[in-house]
Amino acid sequence: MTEPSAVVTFEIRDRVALVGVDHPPVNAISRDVRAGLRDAIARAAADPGVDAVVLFGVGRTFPAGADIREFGKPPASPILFEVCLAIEDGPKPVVAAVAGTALGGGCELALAAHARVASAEAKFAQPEVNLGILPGGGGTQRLPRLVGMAKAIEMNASGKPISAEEARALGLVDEIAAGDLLETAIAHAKSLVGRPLRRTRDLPVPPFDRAAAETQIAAIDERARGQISPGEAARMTLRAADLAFAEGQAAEREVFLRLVASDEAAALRHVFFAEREVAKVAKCEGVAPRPIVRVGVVGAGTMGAGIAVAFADAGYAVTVIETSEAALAAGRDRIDALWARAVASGRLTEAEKAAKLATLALSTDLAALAEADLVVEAVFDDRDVKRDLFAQLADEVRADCILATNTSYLDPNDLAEVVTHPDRFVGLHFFSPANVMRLVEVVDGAATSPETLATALAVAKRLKKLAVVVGVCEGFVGNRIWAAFRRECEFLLEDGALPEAIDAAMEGFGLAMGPFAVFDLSGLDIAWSLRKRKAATRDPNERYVAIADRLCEAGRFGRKTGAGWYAYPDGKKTVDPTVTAIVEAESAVKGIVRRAFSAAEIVDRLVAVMGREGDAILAEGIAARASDIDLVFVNGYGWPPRLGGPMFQAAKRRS
Ligand code: T1G
Repeated sequence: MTEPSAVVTFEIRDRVALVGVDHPPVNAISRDVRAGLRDAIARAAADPGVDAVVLFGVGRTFPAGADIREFGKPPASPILFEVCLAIEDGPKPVVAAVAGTALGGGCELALAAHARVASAEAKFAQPEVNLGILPGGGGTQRLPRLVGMAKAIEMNASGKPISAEEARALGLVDEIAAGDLLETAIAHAKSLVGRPLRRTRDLPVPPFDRAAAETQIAAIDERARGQISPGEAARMTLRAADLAFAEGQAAEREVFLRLVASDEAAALRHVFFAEREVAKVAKCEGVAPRPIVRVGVVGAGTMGAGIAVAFADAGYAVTVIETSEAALAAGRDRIDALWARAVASGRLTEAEKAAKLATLALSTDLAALAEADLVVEAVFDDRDVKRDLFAQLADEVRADCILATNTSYLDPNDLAEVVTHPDRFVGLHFFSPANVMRLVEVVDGAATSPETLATALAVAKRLKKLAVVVGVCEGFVGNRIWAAFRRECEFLLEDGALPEAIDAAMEGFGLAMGPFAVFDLSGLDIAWSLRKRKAATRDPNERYVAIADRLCEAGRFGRKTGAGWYAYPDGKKTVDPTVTAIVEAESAVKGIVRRAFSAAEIVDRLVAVMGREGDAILAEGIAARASDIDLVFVNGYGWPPRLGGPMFQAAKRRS
C-alpha cells in the first residue's frame, strides 16, 4: 500500500478520500507532488472504503502550476499529463476543490477531474505562454471541451485569469461553494457516486465558427510581437477539434517539449524568477516600511504630472506644488490630459476622472506639505535648483517626512547634503510616462536608512511599479548602460554602419524600436547639452564621435524638429541622405576607412558593450544582480521579456 508523501496528504472523511497538495508557498506541482498524486489516486481507487476523491491545495491555493524550477532539466516521471490521465481514468469520481489560483498545471489537474467546485474568489488561468510554453498537461485539449473553442483559445494564448463566476458560467466550474469549500466538494463528490463519470476528454468540442477561430489566431500572432508561444498555444488548442484526444495530447506534448527548450522560454523563465529576486533587498531584511498616506509632488511638468497621477491612481492623498499659479494651472492641465487619455481608452469614466481630479490638492506654497509623509521632487534637473528646493523643503516638512528626488543624472548624495536628517533621503527615478512605465529605480543613497529604503520599496509596490534598487553613479543603472550603448552605436556609425542599418539590426533582434528612432523620439538636444557641459573635462584620449553634435548644430533635434537621425516629412520616419553625408564626412575627418557590418555583428557588438557596462556596475555594487539589470531594460527600455535582458543575452553569447 502506498504511503502518503510529504507533499501530498491523504485522509478519508465519510468515505471520501481528501487528497491535498502540500508544497508551499504555491503548491507548485514538482516531481514529488506528481508522484504523490499518482500514488494517492491509486490508493483511493484500491480502497474499498473510499467512494470518491476530493483534490485540493493545502493552505492558500490550489496548485499554481508545474514547478518552474524543474524546467530546463530532463523530464522526471510521472509527467503531469500522465497524472491527469490517472485522475480522469480512475473508477471513482474525483472532484477538484479550487481555492486561490488554479494556474497552468493546477488548472489542468482541475480539468482532468470529473467535476470542479470553486470558492467564490478562486481564479483559473493557463499562463504558460508567459513562460514561452503552452499548457503541457492536456490543457489545450481539455479546455475547449469544457468552455468552447473561442474562450479556450483566448485563455490558452493570453494566460489571463478568469473568475470562479465566469468559470461557472462557461461550464469550467460545476459549483461555487457558498460555505466551506471542502465540505461542499465532499458533498458534490458524494452526489457523483454510482453515476457515470463525466470524463472531460470524452466530451465533444462544442460546435464553433472555424473561420472566426482562424481570425482570432491571426490576431493573436499579430499582437504577440515576435513571441511564438501565444500562437503555438492557440493553434494547438484549435487542433483539439480535429484530433482524437490521445492524438491531440501527443501533439501537445511534442510542441511543449520543443517550446520548453527554446531560447524564448529560457529568457521568460529568467525574467519570472528575476522579478521575484529583485524584491529581496538585503539592506531591508526584517525592516518594516513606514506607513505613507499623504504625498507631495513638487514640479508638475511632464514627469511631475505623471508621478502625481501614479500616486493618485494608487490611492494616495496627493498635493501638487508648482512655483506659480500659471505653472500650477499648466500642471493641472497635464494631469487632466493624462486621465483624459484613460477615459478615451475606456479605462476610466468621466465621473472617475472628475473624482480623481477632485482628490488632488494644488498649491504654490511648500507649507502645504507640512503634513506630507513623502515628498517627491520632479523639478528641472539642475543641481542648484534641486538643492535650493530641498533646503526649503527640509524646513517645511516634518522631520520624518521622506524626501525623494526623481533626478536622472544628478548625484542624490550631493542633494542629500542640504537636508536635515539625510537618512530620510532617497531617489525614486521614474521613467516617462511615469504613470505608465512599470520601472522605478530606487536609489539607495549613502545616507539612506534601511527604513527609508524599505518604505520606498513598499510605495513602489503599491504604485504597481517594478522597483530595482540601485546605487549612486551617473545614470544609475539604466541610463548609464544606455549611454554606453549610445556611444557604441555612434562608434559603429563612424566605423561604417548607418543609423537605419543599426536600427534594422536591433529591431530584427527584437527591440520594438531601433536606437536611432528612439534617440529622435526622446530628442537629441538633451544628450547634446550633457555633452557640452562635460566637454571641458572630457578625457582627450577617449574616443569621441561628433556626428550627433553636427546634427544638433544644424538644429536637427529629432522628431520634435522634424529632423534628427532621420527626416520626418509629414511625420513619417525617412532615411535622410543629409545624415548619411554627415556620417561619412565624420569618418573621413577621423581618417577611418568605413566598412560594412552585418546585422549579427551590430547586435553582438551592442549586446557586448551593455554586458561589459553591466559587469562594471555589478563590480561597483551599483546593482545587486545581473538579473536586476535585465529587469531595468525589460521594464524601462522596451526590451521584450522574450529576450531576457542585456545581461542574459551577453551571458548567452559568452557561453
Ligand atoms: N514554480 C516554482 N516556484 C514558483 C511558482 C511555480 N510555478 N510560482 C511561484 N513560485 C515561487 C516564486 O518564485 C516565489 O519564490 C514564491 O513561489 C512566491 O511567488 C504543465 C508546464 C502563483 C500568482 O506560471 O504567477 O504549469 O521568491 O512571489 O505574488 O502546463 O507566483 O519566495 O523563493 O509570485 O503571491 C504555470 C507562476 C507554470 C504561475 C503567486 N504557472 N506563479 O504570486 O507570490 S508552467 C505559473 C505566479 C505549467 C503545465 C505548465 C505567482 C502566483 P520565492 P510570488 P505571489
